[in-house]
Amino acid sequence: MVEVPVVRNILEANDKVAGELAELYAEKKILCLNLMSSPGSGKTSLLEKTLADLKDEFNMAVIEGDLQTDNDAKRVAATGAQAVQINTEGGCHLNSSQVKEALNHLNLENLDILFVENVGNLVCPAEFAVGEDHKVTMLTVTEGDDKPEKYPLMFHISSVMILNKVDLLPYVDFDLDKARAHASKLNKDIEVFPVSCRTREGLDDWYEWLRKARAAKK
Ligand SMILES: Nc1nc2c(ncn2[C@@H]2O[C@H](COP(=O)(O)OP(=O)(O)OP(=O)(O)O)[C@@H](O)[C@H]2O)c(=O)[nH]1
Ligand SMILES: [Mg+2]
Repeated sequence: MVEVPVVRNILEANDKVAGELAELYAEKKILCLNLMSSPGSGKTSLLEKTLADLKDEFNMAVIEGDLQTDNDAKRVAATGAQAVQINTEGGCHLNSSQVKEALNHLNLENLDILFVENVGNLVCPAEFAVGEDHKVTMLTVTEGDDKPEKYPLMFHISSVMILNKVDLLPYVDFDLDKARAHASKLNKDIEVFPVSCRTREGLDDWYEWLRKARAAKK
């Protein structure tokens, strides 16, 4: 009987390629961040602000993951940053092989920061590493303060929780301290940044974290 190698599971195969990507980022000194949230939390809005505000400080690129359309890649490319769109055609997360393929469309020389905007989903993206240095999870005040408790893995493995849309706090029943406490219980080191991509409140704290994370990569 012919023996054939069997990859034990999909995650094992994904982790192998993610490891290669992490090595590539280490070699090229690129900080890679995997940005995750439910659909419509404001991931692309945060990237639009970050890319525009820090364009003189860092050379940045974005890999966008969506089921369909290149809407988000067009939005971030309008800031002048390099952008590639992956369409997963129904897939609920990005995997490391898709990101590896997308890298062929980016110039990695002198790149400081690579953002991967994952498919909007609070579940599956948490399972699939893409070689990132940090996972950044966004939660919004319209989603309810119990979401870290209900979707624990995402918050457990993220370095940062961005709490977006704080401009809407007067209109919703969202307890910021409760959300923060739930997230910190899952991950005592998680950094929490309440922000509004609409009013720009809190964005400077996020930028400061980004500068430190970038400096640590050099
Ligand atoms: N009020 C308010 N609206 C916001 C804020 N940030 C984003 N939005 C709005 O939220 C909606 C979704 O924003 P996107 O940036 O497309 O969200 P996303 O997470 O990239 O969405 P997907 O990629 O589809 O998952 C848009 O209408 C934004 O204008 C904010 O801080 N406050
Ligand atoms: Mg988006």
